Amino acid sequence: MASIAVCPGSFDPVTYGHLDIIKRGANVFEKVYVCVLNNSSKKPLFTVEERCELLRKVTGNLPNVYIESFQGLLVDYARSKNANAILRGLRAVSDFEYEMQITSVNRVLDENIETFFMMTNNQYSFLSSSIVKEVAKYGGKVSELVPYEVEEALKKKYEHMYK
Ligand code: COD
Repeated sequence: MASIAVCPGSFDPVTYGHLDIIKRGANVFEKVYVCVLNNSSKKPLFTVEERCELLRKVTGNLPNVYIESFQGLLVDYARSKNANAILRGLRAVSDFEYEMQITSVNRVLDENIETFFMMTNNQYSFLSSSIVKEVAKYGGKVSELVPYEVEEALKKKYEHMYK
């Protein structure tokens, strides 16, 4: 059976925590489709195109990783890619309830698609896109949290605030 995984998220923007999960997933699955989707409870800073562009830049060295976006249900996207796996990352206990909820919904929507979790690398267990945006917004250093391209994109977004 082909092992094709979808790694879904908001990626607003991609962090070293996301990247770690994507890289480790690419070592396990034949193909990993990283998909930028809409999370209706979040108001994004970057457009979908900007988020995809940043993801493409930072995963360019991973030949079995593909970056796309989708408007709609994750399971519909996964089916369109013949994917039988959804790959998610888990940080702390606080992630668990939310992840359990979306995993259960996705299983009701399509019982043939399994969700797999990878524990965060300890180094990134505190890291989220929200934290990164908060630090960058007030001119803090984010170079240990996100790749260079993302750091530069954040500077551009917030430069009007530093002047
Ligand atoms: N270490 C490890 N993993 C991490 C880290 C870190 N430091 N930071 C983030 N992650 C993981 C997250 O746990 C998650 O698995 C993934 O990276 C992406 O995270 P986010 O925050 O960018 O993405 P989310 O959680 O906002 O994504 C939610 C979706 C967009 C996937 C969800 O809303 C969705 O599926 N939307 C489409 C509509 C749909 O199908 N709805 C039904 C199911 S809810």
